[in-house]
Amino acid sequence: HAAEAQRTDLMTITRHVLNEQGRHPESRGDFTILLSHIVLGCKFVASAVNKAGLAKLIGLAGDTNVQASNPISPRLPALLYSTGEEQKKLDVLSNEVFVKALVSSGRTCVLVSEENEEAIFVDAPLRGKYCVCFDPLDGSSNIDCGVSIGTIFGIYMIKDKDNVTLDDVLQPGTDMLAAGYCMYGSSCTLVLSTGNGVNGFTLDPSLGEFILTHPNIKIPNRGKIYSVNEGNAKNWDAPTAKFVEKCKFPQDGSPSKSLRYIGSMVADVHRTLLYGGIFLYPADQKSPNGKLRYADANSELQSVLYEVFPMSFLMEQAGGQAFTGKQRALELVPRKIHDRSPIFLGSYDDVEDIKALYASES
Ligand code: AHM
Ligand code: MG
Repeated sequence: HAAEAQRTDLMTITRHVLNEQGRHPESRGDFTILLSHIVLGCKFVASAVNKAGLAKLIGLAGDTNVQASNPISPRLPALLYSTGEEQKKLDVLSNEVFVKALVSSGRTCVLVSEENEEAIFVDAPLRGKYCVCFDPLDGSSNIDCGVSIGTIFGIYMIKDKDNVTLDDVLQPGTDMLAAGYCMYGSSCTLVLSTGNGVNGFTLDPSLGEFILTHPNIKIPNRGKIYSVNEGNAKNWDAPTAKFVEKCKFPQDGSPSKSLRYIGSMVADVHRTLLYGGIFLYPADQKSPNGKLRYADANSELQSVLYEVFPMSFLMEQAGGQAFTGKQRALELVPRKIHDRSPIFLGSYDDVEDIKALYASES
């Protein structure tokens, strides 16, 4: 069987991006170089999550400092990673690896990380034309129990080479050049869009290479799954409450939807992309009736720059939609780098339903 024969023509992520760039004769390979540095960060996290260097893992036993840092239960220890003289939590260590990889690529000028309060401006000798917004390790509540977590990133181009400012990242999501995520799950999968569809690559650990396994991903127009933290239901607004009620008790004869919620945006969005359905992180009535365009930084909502925009970009590129409850998510214009927003994203028709509920309310 031809299908069973060992594949010998491997489409690595680098080869794929170089092929795509071949369509732009003016390109000089800068994006390929930038991406290879992002891929390095992803491989580092993949290896750490798999506990490949188990001897460098410490903090499994009952040190009191360690116990205090567990996000869910103070009685449980958090995993710490030894970097020689220091001990660090995996999200902090991952952030350092990504920042250093991005700076040393020589292709970035501004970095926004969920782990850094301020944006990082790259010094002149290493400065390049790309701005990267990222969450190095999202889903922190899932790290210590071995549930899927991920890295999310969005890439912009600098506006004016000689004058780099925060405005280079405070752009609407429609200006994004590329976006992606890497999921550290039962396999390690990197999903990428450079604005020409969505492709998924799986890390072959024996080769250390991401191989194209999910070419041209398209999300089904409608799905059978909804994904939301229902524990927050008491704070939902009326359209969200009505939508979830209809998922459970459909009035039109359609079957009820299944609920799946991991609590790692990357894993929940990845499943939504492949199987269809909708992921919701809805508005919260604690932020005055959802009238405020942006919730304050302490809110639980998803971050615009490194969660909402990259995931919305991928959804649209795969034929789905992303909506904030008020507008197309990619048309938001962030005012601050850590701004947050509600988000509804997934299958085209499922997002149409929530849009209709918001429209009928106003
Ligand atoms: P984190 O940045 O602390 O890791 O939290 C972000 C995560 C998202 O991945 C996920 O979608 C969401 O928080 C889950 O939130 P909740 O636990 O409120 O349902
Ligand atoms: Mg996060």
